[in-house]
Amino acid sequence: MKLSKGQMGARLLGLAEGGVALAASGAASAELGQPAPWEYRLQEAATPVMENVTWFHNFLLVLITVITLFVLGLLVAVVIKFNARSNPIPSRTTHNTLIEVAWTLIPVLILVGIAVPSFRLLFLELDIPKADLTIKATGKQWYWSYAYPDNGKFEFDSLMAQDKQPRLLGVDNEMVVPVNKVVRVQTTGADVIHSFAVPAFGIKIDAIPGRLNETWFKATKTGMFYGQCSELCGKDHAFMPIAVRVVSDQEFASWVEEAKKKYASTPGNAYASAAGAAQ
Ligand SMILES: [Cu+2]
Repeated sequence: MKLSKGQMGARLLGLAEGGVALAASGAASAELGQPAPWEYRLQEAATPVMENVTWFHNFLLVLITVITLFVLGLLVAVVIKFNARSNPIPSRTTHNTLIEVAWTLIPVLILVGIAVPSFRLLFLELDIPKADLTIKATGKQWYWSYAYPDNGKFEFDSLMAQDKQPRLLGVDNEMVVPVNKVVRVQTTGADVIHSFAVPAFGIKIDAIPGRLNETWFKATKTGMFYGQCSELCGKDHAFMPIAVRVVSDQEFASWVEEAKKKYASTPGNAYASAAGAAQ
């Protein structure tokens, strides 16, 4: 297809307009707990940790923008003011103590300014507060299993559901948690290394065979939150989504009662069969 210059211009203009419209609506079209088309920002935060991650990201973005523009300004000044034509007789200055101290000290102070909130965030993520409940997520080729040792010791599998929306994120059995409760997530792998990640919660932790890793989240909003296995784990790596439903305390209690019955007879249910053997 050949385009005249005018047509090309019109096309490019259309693309640019589309881009601006998309950028403007980027935040508006983002749905809580799941990705949105053309999204270029972090997902909306649903936990204190993710709120912190978002703040830290924005803080660094501002900082790096200011630094980049400053360095660009210096470069442009050097190119314009000190080229051979506009500055034929160069200065013979080689040292300037004040400037040398300043360009050593100021970057150090900037790095300290980054380090303080960075370590605060790291400790917030790694220091697990007293948990209200624990859920064990086991990564398997290629689905997740969730065990609720504190709520009746049931375990169930969570597989991607082809017919569910959002596409490639919906599952048959969602992980259900109560809102505003500290949930400790323990992860392990049954076969190879997987990784348990939910962007809106600000968590991502490897699920390694033979090891038990742990992280935590406290969802402050109810609704559906989606994540994906984030460690390349084989041919269906892209098809083992994580779906977390955050509900009220009462809804959680009634779900637990139902789940205990529903999953008691799940074949391969480690907890149930262990309990059965013990009786
Ligand atoms: Cu995986």
